[in-house]
Amino acid sequence: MIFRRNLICSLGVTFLGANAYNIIKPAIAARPYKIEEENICNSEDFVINHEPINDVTEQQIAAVDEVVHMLNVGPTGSRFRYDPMLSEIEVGRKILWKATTKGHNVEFMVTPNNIKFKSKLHKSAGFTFTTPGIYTYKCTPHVSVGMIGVVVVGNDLSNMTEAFDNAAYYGQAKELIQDILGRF
Ligand SMILES: [Cu+2]
Repeated sequence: MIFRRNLICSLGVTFLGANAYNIIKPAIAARPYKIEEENICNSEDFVINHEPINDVTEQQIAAVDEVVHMLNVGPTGSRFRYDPMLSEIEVGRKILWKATTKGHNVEFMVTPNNIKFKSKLHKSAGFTFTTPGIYTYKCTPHVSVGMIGVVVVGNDLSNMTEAFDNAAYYGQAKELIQDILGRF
């Protein structure tokens, strides 16, 4: 997946670099969708950036119920991980995903009532969980290499079937989500 993506990126760069932009420009202009920042093809996605980010205060950290660190290297040495990957919290509690370096965010995948949340890249983010159930989430640029997490709110496993297997999961993300949810 990484190889294929990088290959596509390289080809794209070469193509544009060869002054072929005017040829493909009409095709680009005709695209009906907006290109989001994280979908722009660039080689930075899988480059580890160690520039530290300290965008939350000790007081802000103290005010939340759980802190999940967004890491370039996880506790067991895997690249791009949340720590912890599983959070079990009561209804009404708040999680802070703490940025430690650039490159990461949080985007919900399967949630109760299809609740949506997507944070900005490179920044810490908080969310208060007022609806019980299972929430699966990803780092938008790093889902394919397994940067995923699970939140179980209020011990409610009623959306387990949907959360366990979903079309949005693939690669290491699917394997890791099913490993976490298989413990319940
Ligand atoms: Cu990430």
